[in-house]
Amino acid sequence: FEACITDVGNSGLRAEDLITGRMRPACRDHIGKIPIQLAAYSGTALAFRDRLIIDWNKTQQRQTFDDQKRIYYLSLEFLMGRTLDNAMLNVGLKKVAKEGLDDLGFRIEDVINQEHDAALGNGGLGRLAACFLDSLASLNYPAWGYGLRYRYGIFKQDIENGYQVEIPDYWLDFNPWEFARHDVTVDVQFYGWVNKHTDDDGKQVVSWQDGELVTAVAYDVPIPGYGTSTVNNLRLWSSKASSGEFDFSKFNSGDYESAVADQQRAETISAVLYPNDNLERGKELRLKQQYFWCAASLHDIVRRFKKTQRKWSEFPDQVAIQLNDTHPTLAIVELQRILIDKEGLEWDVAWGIVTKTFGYTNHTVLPEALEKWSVPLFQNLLPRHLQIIYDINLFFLQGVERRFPKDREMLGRVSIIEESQPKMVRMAYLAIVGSHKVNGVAELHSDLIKTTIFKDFVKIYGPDKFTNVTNGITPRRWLHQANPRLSELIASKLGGYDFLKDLTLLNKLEPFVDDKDFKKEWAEIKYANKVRLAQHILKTTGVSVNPKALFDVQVKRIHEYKRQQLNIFGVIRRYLTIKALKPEERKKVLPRVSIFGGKAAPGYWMAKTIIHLINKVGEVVNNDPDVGDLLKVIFIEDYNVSKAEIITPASDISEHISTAGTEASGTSNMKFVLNGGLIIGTLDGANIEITREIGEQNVFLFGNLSEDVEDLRHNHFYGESHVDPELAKVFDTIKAGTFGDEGAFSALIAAIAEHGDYYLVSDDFHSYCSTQDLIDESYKNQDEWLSKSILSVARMGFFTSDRCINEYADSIWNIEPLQVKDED
Ligand code: 26V
Repeated sequence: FEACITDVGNSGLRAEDLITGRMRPACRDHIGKIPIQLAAYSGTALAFRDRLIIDWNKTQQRQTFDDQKRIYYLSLEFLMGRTLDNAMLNVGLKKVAKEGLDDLGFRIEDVINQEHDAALGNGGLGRLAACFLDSLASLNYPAWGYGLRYRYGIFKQDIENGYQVEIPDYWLDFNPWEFARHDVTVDVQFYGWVNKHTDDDGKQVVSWQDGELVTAVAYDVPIPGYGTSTVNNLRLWSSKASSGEFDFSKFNSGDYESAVADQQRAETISAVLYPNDNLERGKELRLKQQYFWCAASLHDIVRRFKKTQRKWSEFPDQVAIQLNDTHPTLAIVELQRILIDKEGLEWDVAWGIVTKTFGYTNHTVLPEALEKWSVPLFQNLLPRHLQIIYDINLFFLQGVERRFPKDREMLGRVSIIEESQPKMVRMAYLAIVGSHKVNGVAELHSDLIKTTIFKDFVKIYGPDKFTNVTNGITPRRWLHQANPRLSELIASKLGGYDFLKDLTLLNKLEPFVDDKDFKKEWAEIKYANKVRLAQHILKTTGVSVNPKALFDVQVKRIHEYKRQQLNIFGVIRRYLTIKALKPEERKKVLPRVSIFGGKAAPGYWMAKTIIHLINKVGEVVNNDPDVGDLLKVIFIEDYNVSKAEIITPASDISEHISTAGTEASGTSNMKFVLNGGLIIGTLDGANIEITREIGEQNVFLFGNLSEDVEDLRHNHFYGESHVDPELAKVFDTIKAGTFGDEGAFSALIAAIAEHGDYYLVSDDFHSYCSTQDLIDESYKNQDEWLSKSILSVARMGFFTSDRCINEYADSIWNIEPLQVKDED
């Protein structure tokens, strides 16, 4: 750290000054002009950045020199959150920085809080990618991430009059963690037409001509590992007009408007992250984003491979590419195009290389999230790619026909081209056909994809192509960083912080479950975390909550399948129960704070209605003198990674209550349990494996099972009216206008009472409420509750993303770690 003496352009502060407490006179002048905390942040960030650059260079040199197989993780989303704290932790000099900042009169927490979240993702899928990068570097795997450098990340959420309002998230004002690589660019082509002709040797030559070019500029972000000198690279592409800022010929000839329009059209490609998750809209700009990013990344990977002068057949021994959902599926087509059109390989040889290179991870079974692109759109934007897709499909279907000559309908079902009006390209099928492995993200999910959406493909390829890698989370951010006191307590018992590198060591905590002092400390830490969250709630909402109450948290994207509506209906029932009690009976009620947070996709009206209802219920309940501290309902605005770091350690109970079979995995369930919170959940996603690991007695499970969901849905339409009587009372209360204009919520109620209740809210309501009652009872026995909490944490070792990455490395990528320095 001492060695990182960096001039801080903006502030005039130097890292050296931060450490020693000295300040240059010029620096003092400057300090008055910019916020002092921000100056301290800049200084600290740039000092650590310098430190990272040294190891980053060494890592890249070593990886190039060693020339072993690398993994490229292609994801349209990387939900990184803040970097400084993580960088300090990974470099291992946080204590030094804290002392340096202390000397200057800064609190390190305030400095850390200056940083804007890098929020280039919607939710679970993007955060998983960020956890994976952390694990890849921490385990010394030679790995690169490839993504898009959106100018605007996920929108910032304001709540106005109980409604969600979206504000653009311009996050690039001061971002010390990226390096513009103006020397690394790729020209990406769109539109145009395909020219096929035969050359002098009688060989058919295909070229894609004309159209427009957009330039991809690389921005590199260092990804340090924990406790190692490995610093991997995340390369994000930014779009700009290909002839520089303007087309100067147009500009000089006076055609200003068109020159500016060209530039803007190009820059629009990487301008904004699509804020839908689990909903596909088929917009051309999204397809442009996907191709732009895939083409630039593939070009980069191929360029690097060609420098090694190896034979093409060795490509899959050098390169593994993992597709994070279907968003990068065009990379498959692009590699095939490069190999046959540009490098002149035979189709079959090229296709063998392609399929050995790619792996595809599926993250959802929801039909509305499965990507399909219209053939006319494709034809116009990527004419050559469409031809190649047709050829891939032809050869694939020929193979299917040979193997299943009697099953004519199979061909239509598995065709990459859906014969609809217009025809559509089914991206998941293309991803399966072009990859050697397909995986789901939790056991139930991986089983479901094999028996439902991809059933035919299991018949075609056999079961070995389909596998499971249960998701995980990085304990560095989600335990050590978010909950430093708990991490410290664990370290004190385990004799150090090795558990952050091998999370299974947590099982050594089990014997402490009967240790009174340990339990007391455990409880104190939870309480302190709740106090911290209560302060945040007071500051941001003006509502004062009692940290002694049971904190019940549901924070995640708002979606009908995640069933925040089930939660808020349960809260209304609780409110009605309290209201019906006599004052002396109320004394027996366990106080509870119901905390919600999450964003709704801007066009998802039902999700926005759920947010509105939560806020309206909060307004009524929080101001009802009959209720007082017994129930508070809080909606935390603008839920994001750094808020998750405050919220996660502060829960007593968190809710993971999706309709069984709909949540692929969930990862916040893992974060909460790792922080000593218990969970209420359905038998869905990773909840099932969490239960298996930590024991059924430590989880509050409820609700119907995934195998029964289909029959129940069928019954809703053909059976009797089904609304649960307790839920009907809740609906009556809403309809009576208790929470304001009842019309605002009529569609939410109708979806359940009249339109088939697709997500089984009513079917699960009774079971949900009794389980909540059981939670009240259990919480009253604090000693037992604490035992459950400790045992759960002790048994969470499996859910580290390190385990997950090792599984991918062994069973899909076939890559080995590479130490950068021998002493690691
Ligand atoms: C789909 C689309 C469709 C087009 C518009 C933008 C967009 C953005 C994201 C998605 C994919 C949604 C799938 C997804 O996020 N799945 C989540 O993945 C998590 C990590 O595996 C998992 O824990 C969650 O259960 C799962 O919902």
